[in-house]
Amino acid sequence: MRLYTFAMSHYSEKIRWVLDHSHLPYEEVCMTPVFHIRPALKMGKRGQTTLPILQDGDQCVQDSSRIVFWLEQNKGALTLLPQSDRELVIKISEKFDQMGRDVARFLYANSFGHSDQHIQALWTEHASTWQKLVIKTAYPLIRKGFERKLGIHKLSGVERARQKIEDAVTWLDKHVKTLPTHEPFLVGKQLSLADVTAASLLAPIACPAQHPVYGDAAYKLAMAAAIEPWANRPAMKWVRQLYSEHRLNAMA
Ligand SMILES: N[C@@H](CCC(=O)N[C@@H](CS)C(=O)NCC(=O)O)C(=O)O
Repeated sequence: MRLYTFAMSHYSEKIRWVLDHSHLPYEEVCMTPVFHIRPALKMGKRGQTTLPILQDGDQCVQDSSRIVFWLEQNKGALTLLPQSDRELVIKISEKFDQMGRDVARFLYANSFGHSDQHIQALWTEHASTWQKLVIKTAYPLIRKGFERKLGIHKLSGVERARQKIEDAVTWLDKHVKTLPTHEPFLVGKQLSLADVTAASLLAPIACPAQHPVYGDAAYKLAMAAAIEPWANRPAMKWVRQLYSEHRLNAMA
């Protein structure tokens, strides 16, 4: 299987984690923003440009939740989706899926204008020489397009995103406080899609050391002021614990 991602995409990270944890082998193809649009439209065939997209032979599946259900149907049962608690696991996953766009909104809003060098470096990490040149030259235009697409060209859009993240973090704070340290799972006694979705989608704020993009010191420095209000909340400590205890194991 081939997984088309952006290295920095938290929805892509969710699927990397699902595949790693399920011991399903795949090759990751990291794409460059803007240059992903045509291939994504062509592969996804849904009029959508989002990544991740999973390709298996001549089949392509776009959207992280659709990928998880496709894997379950085509590659066998997933321990991350236990039959006994399936409904609850999916409900919690959906809650964090919905907040994922707000995390992107908030972080871009707080980095455009003062961490542009860092954004450009992240966007071009897997780009060819000419793609790098295009991104560098057209950056102001691309940035404007992103701001409009994410609805962060207005302050009200940024504030709405911040509030949605705050609501999700408050919900998670309350739940993780009741969990035993040795079994920090949102549902049942084993890691489920609920944990993977919540932790992956909050990783850009929690900055777990094991994350290849969000654990990086330069990223943390660039985002320090924006993420500081949440940095030491129980929810963020839980994300970092899950990464240190369950993400590395999955990759082993
Ligand atoms: N519902 C989608 C959301 C994925 C998503 O928003 N991906 C972002 C990156 S984190 C993306 O591809 N943005 C570029 C675009 O929309 O063209 C999923 O779960 O896969």
